[in-house]
Amino acid sequence: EKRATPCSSHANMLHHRVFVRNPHLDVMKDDVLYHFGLGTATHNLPAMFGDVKFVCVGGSPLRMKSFTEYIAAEICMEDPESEYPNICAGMDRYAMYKVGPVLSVSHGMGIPSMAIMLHELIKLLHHAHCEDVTILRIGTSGGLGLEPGTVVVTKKSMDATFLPKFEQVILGKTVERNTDLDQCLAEELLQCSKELDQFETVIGNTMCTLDFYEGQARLDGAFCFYTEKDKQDYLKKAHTAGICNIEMESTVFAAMCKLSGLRAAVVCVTLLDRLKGDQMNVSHEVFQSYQLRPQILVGNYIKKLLKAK
Ligand code: R2B
Ligand code: URA
Repeated sequence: EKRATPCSSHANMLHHRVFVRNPHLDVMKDDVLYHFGLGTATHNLPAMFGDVKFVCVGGSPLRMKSFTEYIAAEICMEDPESEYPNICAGMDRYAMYKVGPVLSVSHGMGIPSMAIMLHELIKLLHHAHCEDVTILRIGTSGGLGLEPGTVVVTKKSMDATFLPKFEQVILGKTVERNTDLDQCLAEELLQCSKELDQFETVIGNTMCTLDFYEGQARLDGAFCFYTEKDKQDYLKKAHTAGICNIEMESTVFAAMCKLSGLRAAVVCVTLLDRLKGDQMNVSHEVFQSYQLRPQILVGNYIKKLLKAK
């Protein structure tokens, strides 16, 4: 069973399961989701997670906790008595929180950390028999030619050579995977941001790199064996390829969500304009307010969809 188009409106979604593609799972008695500290034998996953419709992922555990508190108030599901416990408290790799149909999970920094989290998250949603799930990455990024604080909704996620693909070595061979994201979802998010009218939001390509410093052409890492001009040439080439922002997880996120039939989007705020600098020197207050923007947009989007139900 495969989704017909890469573009699906939430309203039209009907009983789309989250699928795994691994025959070995069928013959396993028990499945341990090791880094979450959860498992099919130890936890009733359908009871715990069966009602999940939205999954929000972001790098930092603290941000995902504060997002949960924010979303609880937004969708009026906050219980003043209740704290939101970290569901993965037994393991200190990832943090996970749930309020109503919204699950928030942290993914750490970089492709490998995101990939490990997504393997376990996709299995969790599958074991829990979740249907019609939308997943959103809310994150930070470096912008290209954008005013800092601009929010970018990713059109295509590209690698560091400006190609829309994710490469992984499996059994010693390089396997290439498609990084298509749901174009309807991206448009719906842009529309939602227009209605909100609180900050600039654009749709554009996002480059995903393997490193924050040399991998993103910074001049301020511990090592740098290229010139300022080399850096500018590379970033300008990226800009010409339609790249609006740079971060470190979107290719593997897009590829794995596509393989499992999840409707996915990447929403990142730009913290600085990389054509103008490398160092992160905005004040703490400004940084905090920028960080909130993807949360506000995604929170509003979720609220709108839940109301429409
Ligand atoms: C954005 O910010 C982090 C690096 O500072 C990384 O996880 C990313 O994609
Ligand atoms: N995250 C990145 O990966 N790069 C930046 O420049 C800022 C945030």
